[in-house]
Amino acid sequence: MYNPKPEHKFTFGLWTVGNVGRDPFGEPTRKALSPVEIVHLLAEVGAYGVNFHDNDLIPIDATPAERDRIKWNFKQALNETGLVVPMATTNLFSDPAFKDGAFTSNDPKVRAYALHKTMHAIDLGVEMGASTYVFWGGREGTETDAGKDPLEAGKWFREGLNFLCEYVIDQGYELKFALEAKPNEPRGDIYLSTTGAMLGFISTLDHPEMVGVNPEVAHEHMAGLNFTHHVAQAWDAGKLFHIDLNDQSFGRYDQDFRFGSVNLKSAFFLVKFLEDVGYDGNRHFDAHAYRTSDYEDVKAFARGCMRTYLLLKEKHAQFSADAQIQALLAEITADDGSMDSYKGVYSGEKAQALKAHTFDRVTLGKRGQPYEQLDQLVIELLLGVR
Ligand code: DIG
Ligand code: MN
Ligand code: MN
Repeated sequence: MYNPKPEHKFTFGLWTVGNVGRDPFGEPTRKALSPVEIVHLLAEVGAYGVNFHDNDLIPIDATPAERDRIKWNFKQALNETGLVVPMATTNLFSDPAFKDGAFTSNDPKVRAYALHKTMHAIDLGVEMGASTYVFWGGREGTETDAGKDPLEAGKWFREGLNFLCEYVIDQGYELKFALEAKPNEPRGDIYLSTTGAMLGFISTLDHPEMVGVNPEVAHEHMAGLNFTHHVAQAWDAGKLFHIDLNDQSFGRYDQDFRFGSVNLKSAFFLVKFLEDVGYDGNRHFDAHAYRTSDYEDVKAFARGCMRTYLLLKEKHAQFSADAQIQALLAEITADDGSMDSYKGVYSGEKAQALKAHTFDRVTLGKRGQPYEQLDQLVIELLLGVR
């Protein structure tokens, strides 16, 4: 019932189940797995696809011969397991060259190197079958605004993305870009810090139709925001090209916890939204196991991400079929049609009639909404007593 199937489109990055447990205050607690070993681990737990940063797959200092061997072995593993590669991205945050940003570095040589590296990474992603390309600007930010003009940085970022959109068009690639926001970490402040900011930025690009967003639960939570509201805005704009699922306590560093492991109710409302609108994209778990986990526990982490999604998907179906919940929703959204003449497109007549209409605001103010009753029913649904 809750076993993942390909149609669920559950994906994991090489860096997620391959996370070795290193953190800013401690060395790795797990041995590194090869991309081939990770593909087989993901196949074992029932994932549909695997994503990668260029250097998750090909070490930045690999020789051409090593590169070819790694690619061949990876393709073999994909063929043996049936896993696909829906998304790829560039690591523009680990190498010291990017310590002051990639597309927004003050150094024009670094900005040019970022384009160079990304074009090669795009080629690699397309070669492996990717149709979505993510940009997470982990180093695109500042610790002090003394040395970088945010306007100039925004122009450089726009210039870089416009160039790369042209490259994709020039190459004839069927590839869409998905921009991923994060408010801070590893930089003191990261530019374009929320999904909403990214949506505004996309409208300033030369090819906005090629560019959408990749919202991540943890990143909007770090900013203290309601993740589902940001996903809804992206969906409304036709820009939900990808999504990074995980979990996160508010006001903490980026925890990238197992999906649903912290805020179960907000995870439910997210799954409800995605299922209500019929989101047909990949459900990418950009998360990793606790540093204390061994690889058996890493598999439990990956299974838990997918199982929780499927459990919440069933709770969504129960919510939709629950007569008491649906009766409350009907009461809450009741419309006697008396305002219909004022709805829809503006007209001068409508405006005049509406201005002349007499409202009984005291009565309007007296009407209560049974949200406590409704929310308690959701809690009981999630606790399994409905
Ligand atoms: C971090 O949340 C970022 C990187 O892991 C990667 O670039 C992107 C793709 O999911 N998420
Ligand atoms: Mn994250
Ligand atoms: Mn992410």
